[in-house]
Amino acid sequence: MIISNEIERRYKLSSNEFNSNYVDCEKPVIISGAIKSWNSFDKWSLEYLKDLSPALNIYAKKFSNKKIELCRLTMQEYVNLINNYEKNDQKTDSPPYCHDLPLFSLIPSLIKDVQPFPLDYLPKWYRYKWWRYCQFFIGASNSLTPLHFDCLLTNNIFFQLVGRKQFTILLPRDAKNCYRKGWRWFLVDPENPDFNKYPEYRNAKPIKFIVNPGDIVYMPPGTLHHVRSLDMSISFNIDWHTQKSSLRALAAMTKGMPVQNCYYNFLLTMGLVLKVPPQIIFKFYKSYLNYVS
Ligand SMILES: O=C(O)CCC(=O)C(=O)O
Ligand SMILES: [Fe+2]
Repeated sequence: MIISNEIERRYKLSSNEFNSNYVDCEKPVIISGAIKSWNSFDKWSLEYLKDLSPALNIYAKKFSNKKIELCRLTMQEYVNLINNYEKNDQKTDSPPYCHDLPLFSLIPSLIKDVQPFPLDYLPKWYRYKWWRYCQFFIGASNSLTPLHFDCLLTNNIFFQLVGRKQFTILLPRDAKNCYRKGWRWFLVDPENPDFNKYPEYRNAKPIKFIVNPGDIVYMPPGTLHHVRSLDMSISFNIDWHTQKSSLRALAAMTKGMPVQNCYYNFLLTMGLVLKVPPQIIFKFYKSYLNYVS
């Protein structure tokens, strides 16, 4: 099989085509400019968030080799921190990265600013209060999310609102070439791979692309991704299972998936496969949205 080192770029995608050509085939895709037509697309900025909710308590993460450190601060403090960093020519001491923030639940008035939302891309089970499953990424230029896969082995639809990001992704078959650490993180640095230390990475097929404001990215379950912000940036994603991916993720219980993750996958399978309504499941699932792993 020939493996391309490019991601497919589409400009419009019906939900049928999205599901049959990408989700069912587990193939990543970018839908370029797809959300530029949102009513309030141009309204999104850090100042907008700060003005809406200056005193909102948020948390940001510092990723180091050994651990993830959490910093707590208000939206106003955080936006000021980023603005000061961007103003300063010497880009030292980069601010922490606000990562996995359930912002629609914290500021519900923002939901109207992502309309018309492509709800038909998602399984019906997720459509009831879909915004509860969204997680935001807000940060300065140069912010980094190191190489990992999403810990429940979910599908991921990623929305880029402000700024550009450089993605490097690898298909799940390349996990063996990237030197895994724990359940979901990898030691190889795709921006500057050390082939002496990690020789198997020579066999990997990284796919690099820039995500622009207005783009949607789809990543199938188990896709490794390393994400570098090129600008000050606002994005959000939604992690979601199909029946097939939820059952496969449950089976990963035997492959080292942490117990807490198995619990969340069990809940999602109850919803998607056994049709337990989201109104019941969400109460138990909710803590996933603050789960650092
Ligand atoms: O945008 C980022 O920095 C990370 C995105 C990510 O890891 C995700 O969407 O799962
Ligand atoms: Fe991720």
